[in-house]
Amino acid sequence: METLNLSILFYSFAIYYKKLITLNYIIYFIMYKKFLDLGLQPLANKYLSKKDLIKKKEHLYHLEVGFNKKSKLVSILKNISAEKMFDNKYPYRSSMSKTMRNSFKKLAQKVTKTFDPNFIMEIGSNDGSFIKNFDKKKIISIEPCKNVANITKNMGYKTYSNFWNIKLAKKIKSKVKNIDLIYAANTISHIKNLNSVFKSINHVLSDKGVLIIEDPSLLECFKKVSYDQFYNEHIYIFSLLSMKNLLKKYKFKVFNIEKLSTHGGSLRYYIKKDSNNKFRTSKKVKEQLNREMKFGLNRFLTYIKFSRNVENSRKKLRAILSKLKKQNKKIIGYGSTAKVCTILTFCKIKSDTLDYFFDTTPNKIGKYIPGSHIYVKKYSKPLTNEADYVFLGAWNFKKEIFNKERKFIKKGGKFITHVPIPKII
Ligand code: JHZ
Ligand code: SAH
Repeated sequence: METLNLSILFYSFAIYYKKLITLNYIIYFIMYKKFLDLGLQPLANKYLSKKDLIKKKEHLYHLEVGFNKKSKLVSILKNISAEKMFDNKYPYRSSMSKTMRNSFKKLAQKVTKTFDPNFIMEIGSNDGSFIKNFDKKKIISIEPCKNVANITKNMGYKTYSNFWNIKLAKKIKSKVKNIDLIYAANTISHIKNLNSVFKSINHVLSDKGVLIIEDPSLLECFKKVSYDQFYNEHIYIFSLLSMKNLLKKYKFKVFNIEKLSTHGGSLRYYIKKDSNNKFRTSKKVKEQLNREMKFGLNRFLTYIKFSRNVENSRKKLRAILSKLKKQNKKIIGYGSTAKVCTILTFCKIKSDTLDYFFDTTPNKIGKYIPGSHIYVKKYSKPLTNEADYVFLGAWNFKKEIFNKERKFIKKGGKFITHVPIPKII
């Protein structure tokens, strides 16, 4: 009898939970107007072992993107649990590129000089590329992936291996009172519940403190037709327009911005509490808003045009690759990014086209890219004659990679990119 009751309880919960998910989906469909359909996509950082391939154990999720006309926020429509994406096997490491290491170092020097913070907190610290530039006594970090958090813990930095939320904010506030600088790069765009994000930040940030958020820019994404910025981890792609609307609700204000070339074009937002009169608003804020309005980020038609550009981009890339394959050319990939997962799956590019990908990330090497199942090989030395053509998965690090591979290029080695239009370079 007891077992029966338990079963009924279990099934009722399952039905209720499923309904909740469906309800969430419907609400999203009402709030967001869909403009892009990237088909069924796996989780971009769930690399597969040979065993996984044999077991055919891979979940696919419908990747659709929508625009909220009121808030101007762009979001993917499907809700995937954070625990599934950010677990204890998360492979991404910020420190794999010199460009990012330099960018974090430069920012660390800048904030020290400009704001002279008493205490700093980083949300989404990954392998510590930013925090390592500070004294261990002056900074704490938050990193939910236990395997990654262990890296900074072992470096001696106080790291909370949790998701950022109000419970954690309260715990931190009870221990540290003077946090006057909070930094979150490529992280806030990954957190579904923005209400919780900003309420929790408000709780710990001192009244005269500064919040710095850095994420890919929607304007740059649209200009470059870099539709690979959309994958399941990137729940939102912000514009200044949407960021401004969002912050208003929590009595925060953007007082400065920086346009960055990192990650294919990002925006760094300098944010303060409304009540803080210490900082004047830079004219760069208005200039960026004007650029976004002029481009039409406030109009749905722009989104429809982007979606057409994406379709053309897919056709062009497929045409280039298929022409080269007909000529029996050997093509490999370079930089097994989360972004490239979207491209490969959406364009149906598999290992009969790209033999393998070179990458430097230990946890990706020897595994297979989600969706396309292309093998990832360890990159150990600059290219010589491994292939006739190299598809640039990490196109956002083109400068760094071209510098590293200058001998290959000099000898006539060719790269292929899809950004801003698919072409051989
Ligand atoms: P990279 C990830 O995206 C996921 P990805 C995440 N969602 C996000 O927002 C950004 O990071 C921040 C390799 N590489 O940085 C290393 C070489 O092999 O563009 C990486 O695997 N050789 C959190 O994955 C990949 O390329 C090189 O010389 O799109 C770069 O990944 C260089 C420079 C990189 O992020
Ligand atoms: N800031 C680094 C890392 C970006 S990767 C950089 O710019 O290179 C995004 C990181 O955010 C991952 O390490 C991930 O584990 C973390 N993250 C994801 N969701 C989070 C959440 N809810 N709270 C805090 N960190 C989160």
